[in-house]
Amino acid sequence: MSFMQITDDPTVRFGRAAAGRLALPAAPRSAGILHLGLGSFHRAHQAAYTSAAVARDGGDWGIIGVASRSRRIVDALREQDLLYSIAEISPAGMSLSAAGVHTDVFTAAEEPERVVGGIADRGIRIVTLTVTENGYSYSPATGALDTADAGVAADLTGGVPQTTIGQLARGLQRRSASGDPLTVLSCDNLAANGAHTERLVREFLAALPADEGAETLAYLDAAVTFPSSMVDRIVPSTTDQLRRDVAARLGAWDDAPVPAEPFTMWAIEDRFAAGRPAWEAGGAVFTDEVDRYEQMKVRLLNGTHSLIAYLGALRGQTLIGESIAQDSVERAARRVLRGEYLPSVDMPSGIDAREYEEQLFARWGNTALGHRTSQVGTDGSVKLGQRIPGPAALALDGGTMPHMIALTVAGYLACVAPLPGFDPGPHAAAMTDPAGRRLADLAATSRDGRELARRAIAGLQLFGDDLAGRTTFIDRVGELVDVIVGHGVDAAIGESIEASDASAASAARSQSRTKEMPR
Ligand code: CS2
Repeated sequence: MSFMQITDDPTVRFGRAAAGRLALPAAPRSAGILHLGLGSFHRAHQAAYTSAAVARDGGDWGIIGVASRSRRIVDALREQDLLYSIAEISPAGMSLSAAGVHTDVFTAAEEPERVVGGIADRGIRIVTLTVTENGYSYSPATGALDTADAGVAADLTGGVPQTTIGQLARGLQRRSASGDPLTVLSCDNLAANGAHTERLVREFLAALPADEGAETLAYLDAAVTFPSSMVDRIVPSTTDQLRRDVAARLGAWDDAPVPAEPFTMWAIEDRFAAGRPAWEAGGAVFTDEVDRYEQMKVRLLNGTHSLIAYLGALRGQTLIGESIAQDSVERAARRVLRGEYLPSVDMPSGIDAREYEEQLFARWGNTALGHRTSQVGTDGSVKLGQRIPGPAALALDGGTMPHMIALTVAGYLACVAPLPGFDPGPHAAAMTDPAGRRLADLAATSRDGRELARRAIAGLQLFGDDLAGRTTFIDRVGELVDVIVGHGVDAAIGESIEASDASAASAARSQSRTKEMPR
């Protein structure tokens, strides 16, 4: 086998004829999967598992990848035979492998009809989704389909759908004519993501005028499954620096490399209506404990990740790895994980909480990965809505204030809804959020953190209707916003840890009193 010369000359383009130093995967014969959301996460996670499955067992499991709007990845992949490299980055260095399991890629914005047609196509047996928490068009307050959303409302009136839920519902409606079975598999960080997706699709169909959705609902009952899955791999955004580093190592220019940590995990409920790839070949776990895996991951990993992101951004740290290296942030992270998230989680069988925690801290400490605080802090209103309400409510119902979760929310508000005169710094400014505009308007007319927290969490019901009624929690969030603004983020961390120590001690005292009481 002859290797190409090492070059970072972008005119030598990575592809089947210029693989540089990488062994190429065999091209899949045809597509069995339609995937919505052609971002980096999909390409470093599900596509890698599918590649491993096809390499081991063959099968017609190529993927048609649909990007929502941006042509960036679609153009890049088309120019390089739908191949790309995965750059696994650890503190020890970078290792590259080639991935290529897509049979076609396009954008939904340009070819929306093709999305509906693809879902109805009988060759397609699984529709997978990575559209982020923000892509499901549900109301954070109630969890139900947000029919007031302009996109959903337009999709309900007919025409070619633009929202993911509209696309799924219309695609299923068309597919119901043949009755061919189908699996819809959400790969986003939502609790019970399968049931959640199914509920939204059903609500969409039920909201169609004149019983138009009734037949499709019956088809769903008979032939469509929505298994849940827990997905895990830290995947930062691709940078130009990564493209140059990859080119230097690869010996050809890959315009769409994906950076990823070495760790990867996928736990899936095995309810597939029309077959599936042997994803076990890539290490996926098929289990009936997916709910536990999801809870563990969304709370321990993602919940703590949010705290590390907001506190780090406010302290001026660009990267998650830099943030967690600060003593104060590490203490806060350990405290929220162990003291406030873990009690709300039933760990899956065979996973030890302490080992999982240590593994998480090592993963977050992988500074070479370049994972930015602003990336994790983005879309906080929808992400936190998945991560905090359950654990916060559980602690409050047990009579304990979850001070570190309150600090997470205070950090979030300080970053995306800064009170007048407060500058949260450049990393906070780089965070975007679907509720950002509304929150910034509230902040501009709020006297202090307490007023802001009340208007956001109770008024807007930012994290659902349960937390909206929990005044002591909301006031605690507001107080911590004021500490951040008045005395800095480290003061708020110190105060939260002290308060959480004090409430842990008083809980222990009252527990021992209960034990001593004569029966
Ligand atoms: C992160 C996740 O951006 C975020 O909110 O918490 O993207 C996280 O990196 C992944 O879920 C890890 O699997």
